[in-house]
This record gives sequence, structure tokens and C-alpha cells, in this order.
Amino acid sequence: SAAAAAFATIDLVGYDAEQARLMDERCILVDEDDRPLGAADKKTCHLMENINKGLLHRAFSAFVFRPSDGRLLLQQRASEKITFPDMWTNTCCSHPLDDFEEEKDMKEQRGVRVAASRKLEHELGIPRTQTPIDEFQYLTRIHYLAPSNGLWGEHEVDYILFLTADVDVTPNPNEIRDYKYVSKDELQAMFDDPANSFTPWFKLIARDFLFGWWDKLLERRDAGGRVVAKSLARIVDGSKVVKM
Ligand code: DMA
Ligand code: MN
Repeated sequence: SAAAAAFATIDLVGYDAEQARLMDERCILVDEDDRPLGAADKKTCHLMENINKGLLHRAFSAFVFRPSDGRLLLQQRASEKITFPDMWTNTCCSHPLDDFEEEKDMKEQRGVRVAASRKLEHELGIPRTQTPIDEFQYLTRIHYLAPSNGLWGEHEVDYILFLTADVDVTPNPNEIRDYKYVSKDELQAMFDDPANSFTPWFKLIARDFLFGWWDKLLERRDAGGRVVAKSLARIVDGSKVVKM
């Protein structure tokens, strides 16, 4: 479109070929209240030059908790990632795509739920049968902006989704360098160690939301001591976009 043509672009020579190919995915453009405005490719959406002109897109951040002990599954991003390589982050982040009709469906966050299930399989090899879309708990949406390096960055309305489920992980090495399950204390110790680097959105979500919600999520256990997923809907108002 004429509007899209006004945005800056660059050549992706020198980047990982698969990650460069994924930059052709089409993200959903939104306003600050998460109202859809159209679509643009992932490359356009993640260039700071465009972000600085206000370009904003929709995303999700999924957090998967292990029922046996309530630990959170973290991933370390692959060195091949064009944005935020090698950083530790929550279980899986990505974008609902304009390329798929069902991922644009905003009714009960269906689009981001479907995208989360799709990408948990793509990045971590978790079978989609283990991530039923109705079992994700939608908590809230945050609006944040974070540079990666001079060229790239994020500017998103990001849906936070929790899932308590046993999952089988087979990492995709083009996406993931490492993964681990952590308790709250273990995550705090990771944050306190300056040798670790973390994505900016994970730090924001951890600081403002994760630790508090994690307690509430884990309050209930069954007779065998396993965490029973508890609904957080009553303590979280997911109706508004939270500006970070
Ligand atoms: C983008 O994550 C989404 C958020 C919330 C930062 P990402 O860079 O991991 O996306 P993708 O895996 O699609 O490259
Ligand atoms: Mn993004």
C-alpha cells in the first residue's frame, strides 16, 4: 500500500537465512487501544526507524508453568535471532499473524491463543495437543517500546498468557539456545547474576506482574501436591491496555 511504502526497509543479507525468511511474516498493526489498523511485514514492524514514527503491532508473551512443582519454563533465545539474540526470556513470545484468518479473531483472545499454540510448537517442539487454546489464561495486555540494538526493536501491544501444563520440549535450535524450569527464587537469583541478560519485556512483566501472579496461581494443589491451575481472572482486569 502507499502507507507501507513510506516506511523504511533494509537488506537482510548477513543474517541467518531462516530468521530472515521469517521477517516476511505479516504482523497485525494496532493503535494504542489495540484496535486493528492493517498489517505490515515483521521486518518493517521491528525497525527502530519505523517504531520511532509510531508503528505499533500486536504480540503475545506465553508463560508455561509445570504442574508438578509450579516452576516456569524459560528459554534462551538463539544466537540466530535478529532481535534480542542470546537473551533469557519467558517460555515463548511472538505475533498473531495477518496471514491467518483465525489469528485475527479478537473474540476471547482467540487469535493470540492460536498463535501461542502454533509458536510453542515451532520454537519448543511442544505438540499442539498439549497446549489447548482454551486452557491459556489471558491476564492483560501491555503496551511497551524497547530497542534491541540501534537498528532493531520492539513496539507492541503484548497479550500475557499463562498455561499450567505438562509439556514435552524438543527445542528448535534456530530459535532456542537453551531452556530451563525455574522456581521464583531461582529466577530471582538469575536476575541478580550480572552474567545473565534478559529481554526487556520479560524484565518489565516480571517486575510489575509475574511474581505476584505466580503466588496466586500456585495457591491450590491437589492431594498429590501438584499445582492445580487456578483462575486469575478475578484478580486481574484484562479489559484495558496497560501502558508500561
Ligand atoms: C516477539 O517475540 C514478541 C514479543 C512479545 C517480544 P519474538 O521476537 O520471539 O518473535 P518471533 O519468535 O516471531 O521472532
Ligand atoms: Mn514484535
